[in-house]
Order: sequence, then C-alpha cells, then structure tokens
Amino acid sequence: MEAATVGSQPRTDKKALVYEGSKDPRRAAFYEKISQRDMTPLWEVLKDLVTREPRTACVPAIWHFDEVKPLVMESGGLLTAQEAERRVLVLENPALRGQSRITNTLYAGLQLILPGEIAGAHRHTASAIRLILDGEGAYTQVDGEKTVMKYGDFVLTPNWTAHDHGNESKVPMIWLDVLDVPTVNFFETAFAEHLDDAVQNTARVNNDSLWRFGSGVLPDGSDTSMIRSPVVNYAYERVRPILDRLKKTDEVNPHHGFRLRYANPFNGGWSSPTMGAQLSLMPANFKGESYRSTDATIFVCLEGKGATRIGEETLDWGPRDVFVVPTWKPYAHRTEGESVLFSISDRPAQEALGIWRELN
Ligand code: GTQ
Repeated sequence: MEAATVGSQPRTDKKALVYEGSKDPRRAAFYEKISQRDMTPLWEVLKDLVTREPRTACVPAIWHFDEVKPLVMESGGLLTAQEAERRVLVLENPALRGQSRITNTLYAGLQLILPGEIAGAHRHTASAIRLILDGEGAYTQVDGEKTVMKYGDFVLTPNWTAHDHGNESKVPMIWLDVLDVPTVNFFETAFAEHLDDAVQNTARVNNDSLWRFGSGVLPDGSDTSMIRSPVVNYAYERVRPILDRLKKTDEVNPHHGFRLRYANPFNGGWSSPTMGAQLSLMPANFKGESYRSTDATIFVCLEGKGATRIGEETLDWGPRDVFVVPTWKPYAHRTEGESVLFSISDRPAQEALGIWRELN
C-alpha cells in the first residue's frame, strides 16, 4: 500500500474527508485546514478506531475438497512446479479477494506436486505449516532434514529455514499450506532468497527431529531457548492415537471435544510464535456448545463428517474440507460419526501481545 491511510481509507490527496461533524461549516473549514498538514480530528473517527468489540471484514467460508481437487489437478497441466516455484491455488477469504489471505493475518493455499517434480529450495521470513491432504510419499526437506509425508501429517517450516519439496512417489500429492505472510507483511519485515542448489543436501536421518525432540529426552547441546518447535513433522500416526487415549480417560470439552495442541517440546509453548495448531476428536453425534475467541480460525476435517454453525450460517464438512471462522463469531460444531478436526490460527501471536480473548 503506497498511499497514506486515515482509518482504513487510502488517501492520495490532502482534501479532508467529509465527516458527520462537517455539516457545521466552521468544523468543515477547520478539517480542511488541518488536512493540509496531514492531520485529522480524532473525535470524528474514534468510535471506528477503538471499537467496543472486534470487527472484521472476513466472512465464514468453506472449500469442499471434492469440488476443488479437480481444479488443483488442472493447474498441474498448465505449468510445472519448477515454473511456478510453488504450484498453489490460494484460498482467499471471499470478503478479502485479491489479498492472498484467508483471514486477516494468515495465508492458506492448496499446493500440488506431481510425481517426479521438485519445488526448489528457498527460505523466507514467513513461517509455513503444511497439512497433508491427498497422496502419499512426497517429501519436504527443512534445514537438511527430510521427511516423507502422509495423510494428516503436520509439517513445520519455521521462519528462515531452507525448504524444498519433491515427489519421488507415483501419485500426485496435495497439501494445505498455511503461512503467516500477511502478519509478516503487516510488520513490513519480509525477506526471501533462493538457495544455490534446488535440492538441499540431506544432513540428518529422515524424521530425525520428531525422534530426537519428541520422545521425552533431549540430546546434549540442545538449544532449548528456541521460541519455535524443533520438530519438522508431527506425524499423524504418532499424534492421532493420543486422541484415543484422551477419549479413554479424560472428560470431553463441551466446545472442542478431546483436543491437543502441537507444542514446542522445549518450553510447552506453541509450535510457532505466529501460528498455533490443534487437533480435536469429537465423538459421534457430538453437539458442541457455542464458543468464540479473537483468533479467526482455519479448520480442516481429517476424519468424519459434521457441521459448524457460525452465527446464522451453517457449514457442512467432510474429510479434507477447509473452512474458516472469523474473529469473535460464535460457533458450535456438531458431528455425525466420530470426527477429527485440525485447526490453526494466529492465537500465539495474540497471546504474546496480551490481546487474545475467548468466551465459553
Ligand atoms: O512451500 O515454500 O503456499 O514459499 C506459499 C509460499 C508455499 C512453500 C506457499 C511458499 C510456499
């Protein structure tokens, strides 16, 4: 955005905006006068600037996987992953078209990598996560650690880590990318670079970090002060059975079901400082109570079938569907069969700033 902004309206000239109080000619003249010095009266904008409750342009939306998969596959015939650098169809919030964002702070997209393709090594300030939705056997490599990905795997590409993707399997693979790009760009802190080699040298045993840091032990010399998780792939086959254990012994949360958080094993915090992800198991015929929080949340159904009421709207979901709940909108889940929902939001960033709220 090149233009200076007053409130949310871009300004390119020095003419005063016409406010309610501009009906008084003395005030209108005053507003014109101060506008020449790039000033504006707070009393005309205060109630839209400091609002009683969160406001958002973002709307509830859903992408049914069965409907969008053919379009993702079609993109495979248009250009190679190499040409595209990343062959991704961006999921844009319908109220934020043209801005490459699914919520105000997060980017999401469906990435396709065909057998034999590579998406070359690069790194950037933005952090990424992947949630594997279709196909099996492609790899990602993060700072020299390779991981071969399967359905439901939650994979981290923390900020400034080198990453390349490749598909050595026989089937196309599609995953959901979520990045904090709009957040990084809000702070105007984006850097990015290509690595000299398209594919990094593999420096570690595959999935090394999950074993090394996700097993209740820490090897000598581990840098435990890291503010993001060292784990590259939180494999679904390791995480999913934990939900069944919770179901056996724990009380079900009336809003969320049996839920866990993808954690930084060094300090128990979120897996990244800007994005927090959770996985929840809801029993069959679960009728969740209404909940709201200030973090607009992206959900992905990994198993089962259900619906989420968001304000006046109801979104029906099934496996691989991606949907989004705007900030502070009351929502409630219900299920048919036993269901698993993945979710991700900017909650860690809000918590770090002391502005996160929820209402049960
Ligand atoms: O895989 O590195 O969807 O850099 C957008 C930007 C994926 C990636 C995206 C990226 C990537």
